[in-house]
Amino acid sequence: MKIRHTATALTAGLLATGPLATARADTLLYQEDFETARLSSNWSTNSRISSDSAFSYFNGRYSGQYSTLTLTAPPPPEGSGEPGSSFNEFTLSFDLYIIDSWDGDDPNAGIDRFLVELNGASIFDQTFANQHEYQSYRRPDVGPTYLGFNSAFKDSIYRNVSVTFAPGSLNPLALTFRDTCRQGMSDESWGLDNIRLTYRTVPAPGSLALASLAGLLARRRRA
Ligand SMILES: [Ca+2]
Ligand SMILES: [Ca+2]
Ligand SMILES: [Ca+2]
Repeated sequence: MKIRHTATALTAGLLATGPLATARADTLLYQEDFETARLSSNWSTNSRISSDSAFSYFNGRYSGQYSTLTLTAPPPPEGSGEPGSSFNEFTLSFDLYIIDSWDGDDPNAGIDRFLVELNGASIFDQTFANQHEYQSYRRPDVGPTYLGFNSAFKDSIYRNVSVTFAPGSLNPLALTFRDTCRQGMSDESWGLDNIRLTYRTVPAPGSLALASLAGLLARRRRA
C-alpha cells in the first residue's frame, strides 16, 4: 500500500508530466456533509449524528470510539499490481472537529491521537491538543477557542484534512476513523464533516512518458 498524507506531492508530480496528465480529472466516489441528519448504510451501525451551531450537522461525537465507512472500490486498471503498471490512487479529505480538552502529546492526560485506518492498516496517525500546542499535526483553521459542547474547554476545526493512498486490489474499502482518548465524552471528543473520497488512475511510467511526448509533438505541430 502506498500512502501520502497530503496531495501536494501528487499534484507536483502530475504538473511535471505535462498538460495531458493534468487534464485527467479526479472521479468522485463519495461525499457527505451530514446535513440531512441521517447516516447512510455505508457507515457502521454504532455511528451517530450530532449538531451544534458552530459545527453544523456532523458524524459524531465520539470519545474512545470509532466510526467506519465502507465503500465498493472501482475496478483497478488493467494489469494493476504488476511492477510499473497503472494504479488507482485515492484522496480522502474531511473536516475534523477536535472538541474540548484534547491533550495531544501530554503523557499524563494523553496521549490523544486521531487515526484513520484502511482495512485495519494505519494511513493517518496524529496527535491533537486544545489545552496547549504540543501536537504532531499542523495548527487548526479555527481555534482553539470556545465553540460548543463543554463550555469549560476550547475546541478546534481542521478543514480539508487530506490522506492519499493506493489500496491495490482491496475491495471493499473500509475506512475507520478513531481516537485514543480516555477521559470521556464530556472531556474530549471529535466529529467528522464534509467527507470526500476521490480517485484517479495514475498511468504507468512508460505510458506517462509516451503521453508527454505526444503532447509535446502536438504542441510542436500547432506551433
Ligand atoms: Ca455538516
Ligand atoms: Ca482532556
Ligand atoms: Ca486526554
